[in-house]
Amino acid sequence: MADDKKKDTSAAVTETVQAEDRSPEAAAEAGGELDRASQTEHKPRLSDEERMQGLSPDQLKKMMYDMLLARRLEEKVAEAYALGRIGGFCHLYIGQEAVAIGAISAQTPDDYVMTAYREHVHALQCGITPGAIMAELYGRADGCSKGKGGSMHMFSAEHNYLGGHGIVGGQIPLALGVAWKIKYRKEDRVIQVYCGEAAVNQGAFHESLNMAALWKIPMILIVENNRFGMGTAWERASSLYDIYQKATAYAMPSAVADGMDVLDMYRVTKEAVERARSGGGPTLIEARTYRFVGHSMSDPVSGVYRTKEDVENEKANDPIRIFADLLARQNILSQEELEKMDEEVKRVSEEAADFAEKSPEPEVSELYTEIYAEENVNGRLYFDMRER
Ligand SMILES: Cc1ncc(C[n+]2csc(CCOP(=O)(O)OP(=O)(O)O)c2C)c(N)n1
Ligand SMILES: [Mg+2]
Repeated sequence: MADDKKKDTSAAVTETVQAEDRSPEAAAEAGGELDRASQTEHKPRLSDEERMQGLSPDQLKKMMYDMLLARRLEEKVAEAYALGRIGGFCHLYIGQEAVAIGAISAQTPDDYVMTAYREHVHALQCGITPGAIMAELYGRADGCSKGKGGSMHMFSAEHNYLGGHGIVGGQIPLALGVAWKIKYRKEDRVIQVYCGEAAVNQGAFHESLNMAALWKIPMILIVENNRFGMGTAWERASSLYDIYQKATAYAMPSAVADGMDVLDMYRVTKEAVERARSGGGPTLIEARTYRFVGHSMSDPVSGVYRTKEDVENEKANDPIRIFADLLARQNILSQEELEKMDEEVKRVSEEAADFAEKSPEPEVSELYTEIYAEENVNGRLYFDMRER
């Protein structure tokens, strides 16, 4: 046992990339401000061929389609929100699409996904239809949570999509439980759980990392580091800049991925999924990304915590453009084909909104359903006593 642990620790250390000190103090000592371009300094220098990892043209085109659909569907959401068709909290993923799309493409539909409230694209990538997502946003009966969850609480057991969680970091220990269940029942599955970088200094994050590594359970924890927790810059909130380094305290392998590059997300996550599936335990992935929109629909695009120029500069790294350029260079998808694809996803997004408009409001009788377990689940009794 002791030997076994020793071996694991050294594996974790060798697999962890060593980084420079990126703290504001180190930057100040070097005579400058913290260089925000450092977010992508870990970008691997790979050839186009290496980046494509043997994926077929059809697989690559499907990824492009998914990226475009995510973008256009959320633009439609923003429009519907502005028109008052959607209400409540609503957080868009525009700019961050490569993270969930690359990572979820690296596992199978049998595997689980759980995330926070910035979740529309994760739900979509798990196979929930654009119509069911849009109807959920509209609060309609045909939504994937029957219109009772809204933007932050989408769910589909059928698609192994386990939400949609509004409590920052709350999903991490829940995913730990799912990963433990997978191991206990000897299932051939893994779970990907996502959180924002602002969740990682919470106790629940650390307790979950420790237990996941101790129990060697098949959990891949992906931190979507978009640099801000609402309006608080990461470097103002954390003593440690490189999030992936937190894994070393728990003898867990970790990696940085370029969250603006769908193929880098795929590459890094695939390795983690393979490790988890073969009994090698969890991995922490730090995905460096950026959101091109406000924290939520009620926030301005830039606000006082970043400038309009910051946002415009970051758009040079638009994950859709980066991927489109590669596919054009490799003669896989021409500009013309890309535009055709774009027309197609715009049409799908329009149809999703029409579907939501036509979907009925949930029945009042639905108000008390799906709140408590309604049957004997694993020995636990039905405990909603209202009807008894
Ligand atoms: C436990 C808890 N504390 C505070 C909040 C309020 N809150 C909502 S979003 C958010 C910022 C989270 O930022 P991050 O985890 O980086 O995710 P991002 O929004 O950037 O995707 C906060 C503090 C909350 N929902 N839950
Ligand atoms: Mg964040």
